[in-house]
Amino acid sequence: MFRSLNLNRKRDLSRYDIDQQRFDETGYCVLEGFFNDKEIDFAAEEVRKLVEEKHEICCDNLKTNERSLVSFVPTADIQSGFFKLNDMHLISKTIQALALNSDMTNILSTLMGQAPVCCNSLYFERSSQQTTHVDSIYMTPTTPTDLIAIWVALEDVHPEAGPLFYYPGSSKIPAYQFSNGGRRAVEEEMDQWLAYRDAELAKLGQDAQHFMPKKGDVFIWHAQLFHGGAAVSDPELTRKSFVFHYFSERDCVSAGHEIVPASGGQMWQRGRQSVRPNSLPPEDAPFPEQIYLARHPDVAKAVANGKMKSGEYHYRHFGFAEKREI
Ligand SMILES: O=C(O)CCC(=O)C(=O)O
Ligand SMILES: [Fe+2]
Repeated sequence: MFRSLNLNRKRDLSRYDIDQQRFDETGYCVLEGFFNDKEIDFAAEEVRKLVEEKHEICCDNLKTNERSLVSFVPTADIQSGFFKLNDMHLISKTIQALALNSDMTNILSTLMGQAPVCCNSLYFERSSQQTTHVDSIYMTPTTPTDLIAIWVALEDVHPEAGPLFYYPGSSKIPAYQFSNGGRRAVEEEMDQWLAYRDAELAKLGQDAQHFMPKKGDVFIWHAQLFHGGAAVSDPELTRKSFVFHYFSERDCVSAGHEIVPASGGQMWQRGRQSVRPNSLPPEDAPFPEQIYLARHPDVAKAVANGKMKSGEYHYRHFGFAEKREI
């Protein structure tokens, strides 16, 4: 079922300046032309197929924030492109190969100073238009420095497509402490966080830079780099990209995460994230029966002893109204 591509071609890494100290200071590192057209086209084609074949992919609508499965989303909404597809690397060897290219994982080891473990993937068709943030408030590593991310351009990015932007040197801004004593965001405290962000960035006095990549270029960033997705000024333009985040092996081990070797690196093996759509799935959409039964043992029991026709029947008649997760 998985297609494969020989990714063992030698890459000329000597042209990249991989320096941990500089990375810590600036908070980012650009690798021009890291992936070749074939590697990128292969991944882009894989995304198209996974969506078309209605695989179970957790999909966030970037306009409404609704989290659903891509197969539940009307085709017109998918075509509008304001969505984010989560964790396709968990179901696709091709996407894993992009995330865990061995040259890339070596570079990430050098920059993070720790062995990286891919912990999520995000596919964007267009800019997230996400406000300036640091990733560590949403994906909080146990060891503060043990998070690194890469942004892979699947096409040349046009300035009006809402490029990724970032503040050089902002990784040096001391992390904000939430009332939980750590860096993980507390919803009710986000106003204070935003005020802290703005005051610190004003002190830094750096203008935002925009990453204007060519297809195959990669932007690597630090857990504490302030960045975001610029506003889209031409909605006709796509800005296809993959983002991969990595925790460290030591943090994953201490958290008891299941780590598996894959392609040229390691990934955190976990199940698909749950979704709670705002409306009932279309009648013709494939229903994730196995996952639903696994998430709801009471339903599984009722189905097993013949009191309920199926998980899907339960969801459509009761589970949706009960706001159960799929
Ligand atoms: O590409 C974007 O629009 C923003 C991506 C981002 O901030 C992230 O994935 O952490
Ligand atoms: Fe981010």
